[in-house]
Amino acid sequence: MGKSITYKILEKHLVKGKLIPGGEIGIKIDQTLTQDATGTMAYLQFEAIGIPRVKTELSVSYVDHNTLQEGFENADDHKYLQTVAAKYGIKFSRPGNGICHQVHLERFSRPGKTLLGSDSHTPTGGGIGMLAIGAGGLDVAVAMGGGAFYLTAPEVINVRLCGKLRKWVSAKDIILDILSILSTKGNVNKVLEYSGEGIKSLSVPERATITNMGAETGVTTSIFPSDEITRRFLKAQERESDWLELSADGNAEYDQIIEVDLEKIEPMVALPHSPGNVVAIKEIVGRKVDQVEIGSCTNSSLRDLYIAGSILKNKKVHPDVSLAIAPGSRQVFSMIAKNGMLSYMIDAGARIMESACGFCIGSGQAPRTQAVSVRTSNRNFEGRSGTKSAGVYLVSPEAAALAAVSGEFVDPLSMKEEDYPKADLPEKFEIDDGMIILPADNPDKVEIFRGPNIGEPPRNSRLGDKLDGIAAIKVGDKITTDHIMPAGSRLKFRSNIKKYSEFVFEEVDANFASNAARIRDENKAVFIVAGESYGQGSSREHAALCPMNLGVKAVFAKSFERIHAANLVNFGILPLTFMNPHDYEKIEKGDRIEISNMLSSLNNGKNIIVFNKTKKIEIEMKYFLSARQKDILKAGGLLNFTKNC
Ligand code: MIC
Ligand code: SF4
Repeated sequence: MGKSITYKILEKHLVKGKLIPGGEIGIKIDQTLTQDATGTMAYLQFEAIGIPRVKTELSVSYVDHNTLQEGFENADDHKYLQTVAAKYGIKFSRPGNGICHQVHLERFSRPGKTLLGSDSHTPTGGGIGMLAIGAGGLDVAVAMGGGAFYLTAPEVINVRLCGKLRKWVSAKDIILDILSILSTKGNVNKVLEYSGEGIKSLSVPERATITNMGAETGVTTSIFPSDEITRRFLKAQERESDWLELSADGNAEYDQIIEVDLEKIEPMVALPHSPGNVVAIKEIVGRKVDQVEIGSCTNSSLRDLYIAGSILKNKKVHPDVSLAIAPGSRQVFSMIAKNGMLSYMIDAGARIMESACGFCIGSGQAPRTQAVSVRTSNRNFEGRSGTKSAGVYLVSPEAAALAAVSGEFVDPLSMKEEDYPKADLPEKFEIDDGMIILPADNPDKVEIFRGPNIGEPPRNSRLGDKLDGIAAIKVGDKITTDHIMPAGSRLKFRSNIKKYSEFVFEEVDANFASNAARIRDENKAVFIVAGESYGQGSSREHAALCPMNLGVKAVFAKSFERIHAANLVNFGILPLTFMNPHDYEKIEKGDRIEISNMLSSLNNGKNIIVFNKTKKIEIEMKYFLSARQKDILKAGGLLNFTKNC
């Protein structure tokens, strides 16, 4: 039987396990990327592992999330990242150079390679034919040290695209359409592999929009073949020699097939507060808009900003709308400055932001109370924008720019076909890698800068046989890592775990952190009770690290998302799943909980019995842990485990 692209790349990189869907495998990682918000912890952990130089083919450290530098913390972190990169053989992309995924796609991505990134949107690289996976910082640290990356061998879903998009419909609408089919849950340990005639009309940046936002379905990654279109993109980036043809075998076997007719796709919108809440824009035409934000790693390429600039040309932003635009990279920024698009944006009254994540992570541009905020980004979780009462609507750059000038939602299909901007890729992009600092030739002479905001990476203690404690919080379905560990204005504490821990579940239960710390200080275990799809969204390991710091020992959930479940294990927290989902009802906040014989249950592969001492009932919990993960848990986390190996 023929092979998918996914399995061809996995086969080439396999170092542990068998390539059978569902089993644990270890793969060699060729490239890594980190960003500043997850990077400081990843490099502190890399330092703690104690390897003198990264062992990957390429590792890049980007600064793009926390660039506001309110106070000394961000600036200190940036300096730490720069010096650590110089010492350990990592390229350093300076603040202002752009969003990690956009810059990596432009300058470093390579078909057929594996990329592990400490950011959940690392699959952006799938647009060029890389197997690009998001993970917690500690997994990335281990990969930088030459260790394998462990994952569940995925099922592969073949998404067959046929036909061609109509004018005014774009790549964002394709991925929103796919989200409306797959939703944001139930897709763990799957890969979306694209094929079909339809891909021939999609450029690499458009493909990257699709693989980027594939992350919202919860899949491990998404991937496109590498073809002539890929070669043209790499050539325009003066990297044709990095090209490699990559396609699935004609008779490749897939676990599921989804057919999408591009001709039939309509302009779509994800309504508040989930990227899976997708409807056609025509259903909300006329709804008033207060804010429009164009940018983020999903839609900030030259193509996207060309579209936005062309729509804004000779127009003015509606008086009731605040429009901000953030180019995805310095390459994009510089090129829109030269092709005139930037001046159309400025003349229209757009507020031009730096090339960074900015509004997307709630770092600035918080909308007004109860605002309708229209964004081209990929996540619209409640409160992520910085304003809890605001509703964020996710759309294409076309729909965003039209809303900015009209002051309300417009169906892009109502525009004249002949007015659709022709945004062809240039023959040659402007190349200037001057903001990427190369590692030092004399690493011994580099002194690492550590500001007062940077501490030691905390570690957990070894797992005992018995846990006695309290269910300190009970939450519902689809709890995101933004709920667990808010970013936005709290971002500057990413390197200060003690301080950042004060904000765990801040918007869900303001007393959680102080209660948990009190339970921990009484030498009792803290437990979290959750519904379906716990830990959706980002790769931020702080959503495990800070709860660990507050004494959380286990999470009881109906189901977990992939990256977060792995992060829990990496920090020695047990992810336990209700054997019977209705048992979720049998634990309430404040209940006293006891788990005995944990080690013997884990060793013998038996389910774990949780005793609710308050209600005097036993609850059976299962777990999806490999032998390696059990050892990590017993050691009190991956850092202890790696050091002891
Ligand atoms: C996000 O989009 O949620 C982030 C911010 O990029 C995160 C990483 C982080 O929390 O630092 C992600 O996607 O992994
Ligand atoms: Fe940055 Fe937003 Fe992309 Fe996350 S989703 S990497 S915050 S632009």
